[in-house]
Amino acid sequence: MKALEGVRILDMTHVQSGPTCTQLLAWFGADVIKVERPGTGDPTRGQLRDIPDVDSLYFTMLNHNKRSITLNTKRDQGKEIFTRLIQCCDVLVENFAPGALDRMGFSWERIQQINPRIISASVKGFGPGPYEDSKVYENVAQCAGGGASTTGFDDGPPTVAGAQIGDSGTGLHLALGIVTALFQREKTDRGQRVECAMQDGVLNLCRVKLRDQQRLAHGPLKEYPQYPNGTFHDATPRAGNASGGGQPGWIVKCKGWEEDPNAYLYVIVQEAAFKSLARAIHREDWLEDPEWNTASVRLPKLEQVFDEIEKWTLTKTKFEATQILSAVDVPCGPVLSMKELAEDPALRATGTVVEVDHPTRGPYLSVGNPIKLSDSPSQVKRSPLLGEHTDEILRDVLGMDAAAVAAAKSEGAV
Ligand code: CAO
Repeated sequence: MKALEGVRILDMTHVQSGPTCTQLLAWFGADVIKVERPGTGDPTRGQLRDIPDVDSLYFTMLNHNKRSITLNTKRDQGKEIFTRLIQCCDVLVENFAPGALDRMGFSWERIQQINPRIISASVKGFGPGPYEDSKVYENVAQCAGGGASTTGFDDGPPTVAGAQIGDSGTGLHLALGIVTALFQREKTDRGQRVECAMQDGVLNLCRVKLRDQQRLAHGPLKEYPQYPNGTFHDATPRAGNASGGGQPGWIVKCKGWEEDPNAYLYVIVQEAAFKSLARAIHREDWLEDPEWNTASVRLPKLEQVFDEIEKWTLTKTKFEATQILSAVDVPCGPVLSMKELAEDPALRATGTVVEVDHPTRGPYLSVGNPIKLSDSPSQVKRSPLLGEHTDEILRDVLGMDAAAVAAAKSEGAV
């Protein structure tokens, strides 16, 4: 049995944030019915295509384990079918532009009328306020949520991260909101609304930067590279590769960095492991030297500490350095490229990286479910073709006969 078996999701999501959420729910066993506009479907099916006329990796990697029904919710019969789907689903998830669902005729009040037990979950760019009507994509959210102003180097512009904290991050938040609402419904028998704004999701992930904003009022942020010689202004600055926690960290070059852009190691100078680190990099002299042997005397000279570490890492590959330092409990890890991650046998063994077969594109790699449940293991199944399950859903879920299906088709509703 799967954890969410018996839960039916009406998936009105597109692009990345919403699909991330419903894909997770599908991996946990929910029956996810993806509603797509006839003809085009989710716009990502055709975006960033690597093979002509084949669903893009953008789409296939975000829509595993779902069923697809085409439905034009602006046609009369389309609205009728949509209403019946709301009646027999537990959760509706959408991430349309603000107001789009209302314009289709399905406000929250109307949805509740149709099915008081339904949980209606939405992603929007912003919550109520001056920007609430804005359309938003990933990088806008990273900028508006505090990610960009705190990422990058002090002398460079605000920078967005490769990790999709605005889209996939908000999808994760939404999934938690949905299962929490399902849990509450067990006791109240009532549905509720679940809303996640991408700005809020990014800010939540930037929590430590708001912490630092308040610490700034009490003096310089000593773990930031601006200390002691740089300048602090009135907002949390960009910290380069500093660790952001209580233990100093930085990225150092390793053997081969001249040719390999990812020949780097992240290393943390944790107080508890300092002796082991000093010995490993052949700087035992630090241990007896009052200029180096405590965290407080090293703090203003962190750049020199990392320079010394780098002299040693330059003689080792990032994997050799990781092995040596990890063995003596120094927290560290190699900078891994996407190529290395794709080929990593350990990630393949756990199903975090999976190979999936697809009828029109053939085999491709995807990221599997990163959340492992011992009693509900996830099996990654390929994404559906556009409308692949339309007839099956109309017949088995809604009980429509062949004549009714044919009538809906002739109206262009499905
Ligand atoms: N049948 C009929 N109409 C449909 C339909 C269907 N099955 N599915 C979608 N539509 C319609 C919508 O109702 C909407 O029509 P109106 O403009 O008349 O209301 C129209 O298609 C376009 O929807 P949209 O405005 O959501 O799409 P967009 O491409 O213009 O904007 C996006 C995309 C992502 C910017 C916007 O949806 C948005 O801001 N979403 C919320 C935030 C979000 O999730 N962003 C992250 C996306 S991932 O990077």
